Amino acid sequence: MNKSKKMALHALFATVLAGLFPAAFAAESWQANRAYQKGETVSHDGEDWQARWWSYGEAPGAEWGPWQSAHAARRGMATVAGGSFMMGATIENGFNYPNETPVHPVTLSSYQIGKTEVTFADYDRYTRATGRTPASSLDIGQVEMGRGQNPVINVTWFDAIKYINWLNQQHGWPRAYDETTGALLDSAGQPTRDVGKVFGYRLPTEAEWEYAARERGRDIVNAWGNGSPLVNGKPTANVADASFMAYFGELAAGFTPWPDYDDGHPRLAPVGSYPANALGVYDLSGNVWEWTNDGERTFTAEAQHNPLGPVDSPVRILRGASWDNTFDMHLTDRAPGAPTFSNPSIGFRLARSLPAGAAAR
Ligand SMILES: [Ca+2]
Ligand SMILES: [Ca+2]
Repeated sequence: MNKSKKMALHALFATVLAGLFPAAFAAESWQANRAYQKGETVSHDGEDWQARWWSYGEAPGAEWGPWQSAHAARRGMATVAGGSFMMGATIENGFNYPNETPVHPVTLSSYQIGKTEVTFADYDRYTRATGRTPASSLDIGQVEMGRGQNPVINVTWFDAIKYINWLNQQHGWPRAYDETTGALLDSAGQPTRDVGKVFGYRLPTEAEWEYAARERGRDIVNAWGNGSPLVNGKPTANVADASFMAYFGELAAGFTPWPDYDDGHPRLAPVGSYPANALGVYDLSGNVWEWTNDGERTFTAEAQHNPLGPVDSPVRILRGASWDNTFDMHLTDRAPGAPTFSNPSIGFRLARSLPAGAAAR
């Protein structure tokens, strides 16, 4: 219901924007016949690479070669120590929806969550390896946004779980999902309601997502805190800003961006472009909406332990808002989307339970 309101802008743009803008400008590509000094950056195969040492004729991509991914340091998983928090709209910010309450105590086991959203480079590796159709990188006006380190978009919830199953297979790990029912699977391949029994990567539960985004339960409206994303004079998130208004021009007339804010990215930003939160996790507010594992759970005041939404729900919950959202965005917003739905503002990130007995550090 609130989803359709948020998607209305997309429909408007999609009808009027097609073909009005040139394709995104690509960074300088790696060349086989040019020497590179340590520290130089090039693009190659949809990714940005930085030279570790002097090189000539050695293509980026080899694990121990002269090139390292320019984004490598910001990738990987952050470990979140479990604990208890009050889940839901603990702060009334004037934009809350009825499904964000009642707030209720939730206790979570320790887990890991992706520091960044899954990128096009990540997802393109999967579609190339499996011969599947690549995800589209076209924006709401059907204009190219660029791939590489941008978050993957235009992926359904089912696309996300199929990618995750493939990724687990690459690690020699069991599948996390039944790709027909959407149920989580334990390490023996049986459906489970206990995320601790899922061995490999999976989507974060809605509670895990919110706990990480609120820095283990802080009362904050967005990942950067309360109020404007301009913190100490620096942009902290990719949202609908002055650059968005400039890019879309008259087509955005009547739309109100974050006031007095310019994050420099009118559409997608490469993952990790803004400061991480206290847990080392990037882009929890903005850039792209993120699929969580969960169907829509009706909140009650009852305490919950590692809660999961219903598998037979007609929707999956999206969190975090995106590059085309503005001052009504908030971390406790639970946007429902059909698991077969996709659009240019929806992506996802990974999560993983810690092995039983492992201590969070
Ligand atoms: Ca922006
Ligand atoms: Ca996000």
